[in-house]
Amino acid sequence: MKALIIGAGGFVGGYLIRELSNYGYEVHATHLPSENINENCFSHVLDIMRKDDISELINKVKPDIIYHLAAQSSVALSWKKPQLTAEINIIGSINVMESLPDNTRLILVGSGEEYGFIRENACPIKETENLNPANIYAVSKVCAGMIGRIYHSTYNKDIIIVRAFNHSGAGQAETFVISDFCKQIAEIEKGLRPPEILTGNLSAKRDFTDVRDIVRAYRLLGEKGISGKTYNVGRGQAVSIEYILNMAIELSEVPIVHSIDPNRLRASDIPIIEPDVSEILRDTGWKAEIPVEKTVSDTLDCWRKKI
Ligand code: A2R
Repeated sequence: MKALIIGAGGFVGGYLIRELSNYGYEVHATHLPSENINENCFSHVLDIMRKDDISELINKVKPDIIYHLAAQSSVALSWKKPQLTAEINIIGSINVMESLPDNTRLILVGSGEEYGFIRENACPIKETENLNPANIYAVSKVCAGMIGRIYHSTYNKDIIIVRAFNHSGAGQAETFVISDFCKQIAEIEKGLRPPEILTGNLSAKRDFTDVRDIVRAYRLLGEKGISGKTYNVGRGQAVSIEYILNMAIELSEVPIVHSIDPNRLRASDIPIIEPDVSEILRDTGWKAEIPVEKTVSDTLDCWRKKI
């Protein structure tokens, strides 16, 4: 099997390259000119805003499956750069779908954020739940997913739509909560900042899955998922940010206190997001296996080595 990962220069890309390579795939991966790919694979420079370049690359590589990861993936940045977010996540995704050959499967990666302001008692959220996105990033992912369904139903394209919930692990940007806490702890341990972690809203509950489990889900969806279907990918068990914070503080080598930083509070926040993951379990046998504790401790170790 030949796989093409578009947008592999980011956080998930490296893990997905490793997962697919370990399972015998020939892996081709794209990155922006400003990025590098350090994994063993065939790498290509690609900007998804250049549609002709996507078609040219696909004609050259002739992949059996394409994973579309390229995105402006930060909720926080989407408030500051709404046009850029819409361009990359919607128009860029259309460019990918326009270039998709009939005999090639596309895994279109969306987000659990798409459900947004969910009604009371909606959790665990099924894929059939109404989408009520609460930020620009989420809206852009809803649009891309809806357009994916149109390419499937109208042009019979082989597209699987994924709604991935929070995923974390070593190497993630510090704009994501687990990485943020772990980086602060590593800096405190090195004496680079006072022993106080700054946090945002601690009561929000989110569903955290290790990135290594997430890429295993993507591989299995590529192999066993049903064309045209939308799948939630997550653990299916939300925990509060406070729970994550306490877990991270317990791993610290020095005593640490915490306080709320108003700059880390989001313009709008949703109290709980927790998926129903029975569809992916039924069709592929996948469920999350790596405990959150392991994700936090690996992320902290990674920051300790970097700082
Ligand atoms: O924004 P950058 O410089 O970090 O580059 C990101 C890249 N990217 C693009 N690639 C090709 N053409 C573009 N016009 C373009 N704009 C941005 O996509 C980055 O290297 C990659 C996405 O990786 P991350 O931002 O690290 O996201 P992550 O965590 O790997 O998530 C993968 C997918 C995304 O669609 C998320 O929205 C979703 O999973 O959760």
